[in-house]
Amino acid sequence: MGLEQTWRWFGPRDPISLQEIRQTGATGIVTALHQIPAGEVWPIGEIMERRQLIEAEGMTWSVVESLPVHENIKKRNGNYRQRIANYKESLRNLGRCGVDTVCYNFMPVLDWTRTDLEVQYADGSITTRFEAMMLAAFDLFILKRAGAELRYTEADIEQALKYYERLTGAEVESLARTVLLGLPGSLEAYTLEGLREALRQYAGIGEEELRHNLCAFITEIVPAAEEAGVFMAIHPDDPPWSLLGLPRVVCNRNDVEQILGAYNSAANGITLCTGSFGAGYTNDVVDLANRFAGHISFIHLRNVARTEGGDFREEDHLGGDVDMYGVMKALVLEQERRRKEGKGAQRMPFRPDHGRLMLPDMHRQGVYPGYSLFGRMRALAELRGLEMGIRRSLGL
Ligand code: DNO
Repeated sequence: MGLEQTWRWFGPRDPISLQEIRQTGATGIVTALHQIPAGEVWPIGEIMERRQLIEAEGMTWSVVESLPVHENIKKRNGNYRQRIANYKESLRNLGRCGVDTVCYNFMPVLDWTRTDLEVQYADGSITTRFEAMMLAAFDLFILKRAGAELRYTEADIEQALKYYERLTGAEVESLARTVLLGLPGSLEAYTLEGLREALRQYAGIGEEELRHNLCAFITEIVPAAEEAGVFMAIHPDDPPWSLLGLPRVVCNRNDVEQILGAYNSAANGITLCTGSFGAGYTNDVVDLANRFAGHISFIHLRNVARTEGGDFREEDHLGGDVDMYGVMKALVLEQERRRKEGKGAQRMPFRPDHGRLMLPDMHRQGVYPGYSLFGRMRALAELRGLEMGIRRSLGL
């Protein structure tokens, strides 16, 4: 038995078809009912319909990514109790339909964030990056967030200003669009004013409050997940640090320890996202993989080249600063441990997370940044080869 090879599919509107995905060798599909607004119940009928679509192409619905958490739950205000009740109902419905792994995140307002979606490699293929200075320029001079200057050093502000002053009007627009529009999986595309308003709503919520709200949410939903036979897998924050003054609390080893400690259950697990954790300069992803192995319910494999100053660029899956060999070895050993114990989730679904945009996909309409066919197929091929080599060398 190997790790389960999966692929994120955004549903019937994804420009990449299930037939194409099947030919990559992936056997599991990672998807969500993106048509249902955050905070609403996922009805059994729609879950089954999606499941049947996938099974008709000879694959399985392996993981939900994501069952989104409504902002009121993160803030614990407004109708958050109803939203939590809805969340539990969705978990029960998923369990009834045999979909047993659910990825979610607890990032306020923004999901994954980059400052440049079109960074070219020498061969012309395209990747994404995040540059702290560019986000500072957006924050200070485009968004003009009240109090933003208090968050940066004078040197940072000066550098951001110099950079901003050199931008053309079109470049300013493109930076704003990149941050505001949100990336696949994000729930909202903001206007500048909409983003300011969303940020204002978090004015009184610091790291401690958000952590408290997350732990409260976990103690409320994990028992329901347990009963439904569903494994919850929280996704780390991308990047794993505060953005635009918003707190982020799923960033490092300490955060994961607190999350797992909030409710002790096999259903309270994590998504090991090597790219999100890997962007944090002090995060040792191999250590995280070994330390939390027993709680890993879902895996995103991806690589980054990172700097101490909080910049990173997405890299080839076997390149970059994350030791993919070390991570894969930890995963293979963990799966073997689960197999020997004869309990626990042995599937261990992973997906090649993001990939370069390569020539054959450049002619395709509507490919989301990071979610190309060829780039991810290349990544999946590399990762399955790595896994096989490790297995053989361990005599497994
Ligand atoms: C980016 C993705 C994220 C992820 C969510 C999980 O490519 O990894 O959008 O789906 O944060 O809830």
